[in-house]
Amino acid sequence: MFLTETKRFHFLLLLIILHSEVEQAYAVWPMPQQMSQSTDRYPINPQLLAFSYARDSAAQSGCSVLDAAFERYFNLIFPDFVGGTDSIRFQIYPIRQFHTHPPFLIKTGLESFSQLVYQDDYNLYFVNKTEIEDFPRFQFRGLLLDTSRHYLPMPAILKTLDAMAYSKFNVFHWHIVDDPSFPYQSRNYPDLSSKGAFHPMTHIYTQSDVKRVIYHARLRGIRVVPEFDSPGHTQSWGKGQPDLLTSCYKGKVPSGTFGPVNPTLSSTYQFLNGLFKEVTSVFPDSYLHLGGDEVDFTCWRSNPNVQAFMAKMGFGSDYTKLESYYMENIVNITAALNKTSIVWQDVFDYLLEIWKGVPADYRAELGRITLAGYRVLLSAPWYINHISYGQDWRNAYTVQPQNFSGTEQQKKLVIGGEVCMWGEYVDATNLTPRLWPRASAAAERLWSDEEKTSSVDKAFPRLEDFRCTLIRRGIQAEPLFVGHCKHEYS
Ligand code: CP6
Repeated sequence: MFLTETKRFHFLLLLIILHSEVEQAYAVWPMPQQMSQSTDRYPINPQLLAFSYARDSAAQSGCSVLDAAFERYFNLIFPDFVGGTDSIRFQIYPIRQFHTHPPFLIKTGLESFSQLVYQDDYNLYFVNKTEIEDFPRFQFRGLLLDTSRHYLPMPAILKTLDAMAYSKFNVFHWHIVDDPSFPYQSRNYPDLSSKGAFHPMTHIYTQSDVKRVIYHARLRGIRVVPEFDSPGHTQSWGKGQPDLLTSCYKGKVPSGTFGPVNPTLSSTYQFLNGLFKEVTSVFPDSYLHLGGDEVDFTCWRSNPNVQAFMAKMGFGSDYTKLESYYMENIVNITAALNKTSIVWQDVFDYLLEIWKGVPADYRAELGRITLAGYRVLLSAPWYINHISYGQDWRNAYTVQPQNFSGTEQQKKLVIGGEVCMWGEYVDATNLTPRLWPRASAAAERLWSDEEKTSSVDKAFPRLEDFRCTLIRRGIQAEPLFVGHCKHEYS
């Protein structure tokens, strides 16, 4: 009798827990394509929760990417769980089978699931009954870091990759070198970093650093697209590679200063072929960003050898023809290495990235470029190194990448976009709060359905919530406005 009573009590308690209702809806950022949530909540016992492979999934046990993701997400979902991590939890006792999904969906599912789990006042874990169907609106959701204006130490890059995965970014655009420094340590051309980096030992990315970044990104479903920007933005290259840059003239004599890469010499293309051959073997991604932006013609104009080359080629005095000649050569080198080139919009060809024209002109550019049939990435409205007082994330949020005049076919050529964090005023001290959660506003624009995310005011409380999730995960994301998070210290 006593036992029966006890049993009933337990049973009732179980019922109470299973059928308790909560008013609050639990948000997922970026907003899924389809999501229906009930107020029924279910307790989750960290000791019993298991992730497992569906029997008919394309990925099967032993898939190291998923096994690592299970482990990571377990720790993200239960940050205060102290029970050791035994493999039983991940492999042997599947409580809940996921249905047939390709592995990338299971991974994004893990992120969404992790955001739905919450704790009550007694620190018990719950999840509400939720159905989600999800896929990204754009295939290319990038974030650019600039490691030339300031060197970013490895932990800052790895941590940014972690936070990117939380917002479902899938491309790390590594603007690795530029005028101020050349931190990439090349196997074939070691002088580039030994002479061109801020410091030859401490401010470089070694081959193993690069491998580590690529590996860390791959485990999080992020591809790494390196940018070796030329022929402009190459001052640092000249220190370790004599005769690469154009010698500028003052009247009839060299002035001692250097301009863009010298496009007239065959040695230039031999060097670039060697460098890109190495780079494309180190970075496995199918894209290589070739830059091509902001080429100043003053130095080319001043140099008599360049003038002679212009005449020989029949370019007249049109230096954009010389620029195009250069870009065509390096795009061909890249194509011969079986890679697809990305260039900034200044070069009218190939896959273009729109960086100019804020606030409205980028629409005209999108129309112009897609009309010519080129694929395009949008970054102009997402230069989040720019800051202003107040809630500037709202500007990033209200961007509509396909809102330009053009046909449906033209709009399909917008394959995504990028948030850019140029490094003139950013190093490891302020990178994280400047990126997050402002970059997450663009992430939702790139992931979610346009109609379902048309209200920036409705997004506000969800983004506040997500910012608290980032804080809980150890990402020092800045506040959007007045308020507090349940867990403020990590
Ligand atoms: N560096 C390189 C930069 C910029 C570009 N390329 C840049 C230009 C204007 C603004 C921000 C960044 N710092 N290599 C242009 C793509 Cl406002």
